[in-house]
Amino acid sequence: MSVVTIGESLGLLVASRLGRLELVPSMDLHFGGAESNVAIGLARLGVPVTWMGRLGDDAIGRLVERQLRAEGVTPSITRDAEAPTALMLKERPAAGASAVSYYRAGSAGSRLAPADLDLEAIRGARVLHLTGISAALSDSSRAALDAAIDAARAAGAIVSFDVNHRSRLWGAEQAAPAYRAIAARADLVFAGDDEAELLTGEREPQAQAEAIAALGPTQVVIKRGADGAVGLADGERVERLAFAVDAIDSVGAGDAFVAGYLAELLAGAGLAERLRTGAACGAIACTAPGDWEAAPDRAAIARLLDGGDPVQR
Ligand code: ADP
Ligand code: KDG
Repeated sequence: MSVVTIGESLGLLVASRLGRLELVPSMDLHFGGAESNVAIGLARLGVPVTWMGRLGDDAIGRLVERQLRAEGVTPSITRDAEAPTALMLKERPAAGASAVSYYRAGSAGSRLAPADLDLEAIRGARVLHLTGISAALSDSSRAALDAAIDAARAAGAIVSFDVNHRSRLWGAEQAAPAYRAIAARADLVFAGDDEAELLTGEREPQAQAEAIAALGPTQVVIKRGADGAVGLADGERVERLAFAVDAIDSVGAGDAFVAGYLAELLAGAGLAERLRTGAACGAIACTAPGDWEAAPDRAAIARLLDGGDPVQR
């Protein structure tokens, strides 16, 4: 019961202190990438997972590969000697605020192409997980995403799609129809409430979930940050409240949520349990800095659940 994720991972430089970036004396080196965040979240939950992508033949690319291996993720990497691994800078202008800038145009990851895919691994997976970021990066990356979906569908794998709209990469007018086309070929769609509005024009989470399901997927999850999540699967609807935690960094919460949801889906759990574990993973991911560092293992989830399950409806 394995998962394949495909996407771009980037070096992540985080300002070591609050303030304007041009006045910050140093930055800490990490890495990020929505799909590799999900992969690490799954590996921590004991799910066999492969991350597929293209990295530069450089130190950041080697850092990404080392960390993925250290986390138990199987990397399927194409090395690109002609382009660097992308970078992302995170500044912290004030307490609780952060702003990201990308240095990724022409990067190795954005040059992902169908020929880079290990189609056998995709055909052998139970779930293929993709995000809208790969659709935004380049035509060849979009073609790779389409080829991966074709292979997974032909093999009967579950296609999971997290919209993950990044307005710094493309505009809403171009992005919305592309997301709708991918959602129509997915079995499971995750969207933030703003992203769901972009796809459907609806504002209310239940209506958003139904409008996305009408495109084709049998499962839809609307992620609503500290307001929790709404799930719709084969006509069943569940509303899930968030767990109350002291959130200090919510970046990566959605990826941890997806990992928790997918792990329970693979374990055969029902919708309420999938959402509960997703919500626990998302909440715990907010309790420490980093895009994936705070993603929980099963023991951490059990500790949160033992501490009291807040109201469910
Ligand atoms: P994304 O990172 O994709 O924007 P969200 O911010 O909606 O996703 O977070 C995903 C899930 O993580 C939410 O549905 C919720 O269950 C959990 N979560 C997010 N933020 C918080 C928070 N501040 N407190 C508790 N849980 C949270
Ligand atoms: O979901 C977190 C990701 O957004 C982050 O790790 C970096 O993939 C990333 C992106 O493109 O913003």
